[in-house]
Amino acid sequence: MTRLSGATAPDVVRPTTRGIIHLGLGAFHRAHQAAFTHEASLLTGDTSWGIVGVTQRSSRVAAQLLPQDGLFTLVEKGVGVERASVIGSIIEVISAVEDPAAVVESIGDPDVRIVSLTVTEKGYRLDPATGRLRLDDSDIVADLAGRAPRTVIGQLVAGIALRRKTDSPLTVLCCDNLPHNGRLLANVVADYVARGQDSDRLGRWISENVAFPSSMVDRIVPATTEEDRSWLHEKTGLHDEALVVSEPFRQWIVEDAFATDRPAWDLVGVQFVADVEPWETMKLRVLNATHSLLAYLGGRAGYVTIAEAVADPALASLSRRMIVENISPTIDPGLNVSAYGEEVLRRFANPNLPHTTGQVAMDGSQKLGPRILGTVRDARAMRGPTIWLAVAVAAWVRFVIDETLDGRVLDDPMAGILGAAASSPDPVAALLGIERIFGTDLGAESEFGLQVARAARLLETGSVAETETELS
Ligand code: CS2
Repeated sequence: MTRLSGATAPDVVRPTTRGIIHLGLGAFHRAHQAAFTHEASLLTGDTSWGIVGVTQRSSRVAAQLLPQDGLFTLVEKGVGVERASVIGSIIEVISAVEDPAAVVESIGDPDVRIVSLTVTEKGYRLDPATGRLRLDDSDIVADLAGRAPRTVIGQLVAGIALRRKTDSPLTVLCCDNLPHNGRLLANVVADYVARGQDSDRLGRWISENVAFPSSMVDRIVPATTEEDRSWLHEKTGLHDEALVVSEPFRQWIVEDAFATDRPAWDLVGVQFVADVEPWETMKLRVLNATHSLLAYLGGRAGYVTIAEAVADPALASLSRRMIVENISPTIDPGLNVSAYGEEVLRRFANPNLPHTTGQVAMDGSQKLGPRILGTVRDARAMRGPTIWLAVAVAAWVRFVIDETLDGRVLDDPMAGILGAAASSPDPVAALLGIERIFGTDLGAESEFGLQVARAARLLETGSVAETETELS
């Protein structure tokens, strides 16, 4: 079988030098930032924006990409759309598991001007209630004690400390689904620096030389399957272990606040704006919140994919009511939330992109805050309705309880705590009592907590349609 590589795809344009270190070399990065960067190089002929991709949690992606010289195919599949292109922007791959020191050295390399990140919500070791670094996290404690850093924050700070020696500014570009993601990352970096060596001087150097622009990223990219690989092989005769499949839609809105230069992303559809907040809020609160609602309700109803879940009229109806009645009032009145919501539901319905409910259901403890609970807090401050948001949280609660009762361990960094709560005599109250998720204001005894408990009771015995009728 012929494998995709530099030898079998010699015409693909490749950068020659490192410009970007990307932490979190998952499918999303490859289908999003790596594709934009590839297209920008194609257009301008600038060869200085090679990406060094760092795999954070396992060496699997490194093992897929290394024999392919970093090349991979991006397949876009939509209704009536099917195109494949080979992306050449990743020129080196490092496994942080095997070589944490190499990650730090690369971030320190003065040729590099941007460090971008897609390490998912849990990668930031955040305390969701305060938005600051969890200083009791055992990996953070171990990194601060001086080992070759294993956490993303530890790697970033150690790399930045090296850059200070050559006085090389840096742009750190967070591309994860978190509100004010640039500011949030700047804060956790500051928290880490404050506990480390030479904290005053390093902190000052960072505030003068490192920028943390916020960005909103959007593209649906399911995990690649063996069927995808066989499909590509049949089409092209090439075997590609690192292939990624995405929807045609893509969006990247970036705060125009860099400390360095950047690829010509603006020429290939990236929008640079003074303030990302309105975009980011709408995307997280509408797209990601509805995704989670469909993942939990759909998973419980036995739907394997998000497309199947959104095709169920009861689930689609609930999604629309959550968007229009509860979320929309919390969003900038200048934005057309209903139209955006309809477009999102159409994207979810893409039948050619089997995105599983199981994948979106992962890491719920990290996702509820950024996607749903911020909206609840804003809605409550405005005395607006929150009932459908309560159903979304109740769907997660039921999902956690069902999974636990069925003897499955959740795919969630708080799996132990969630499993214990779900096995307690009053699992709904125990789950809502987890302050690291719900804070002290949205717990079991709060007005919102009571709404969640009611919805959870209705969902336990009734259908989604019955729950909606009962709560209307
Ligand atoms: C999804 C996101 O897995 C999830 O939780 O909601 O990855 C979603 O597909 C992207 O944010 C779309 O841009």
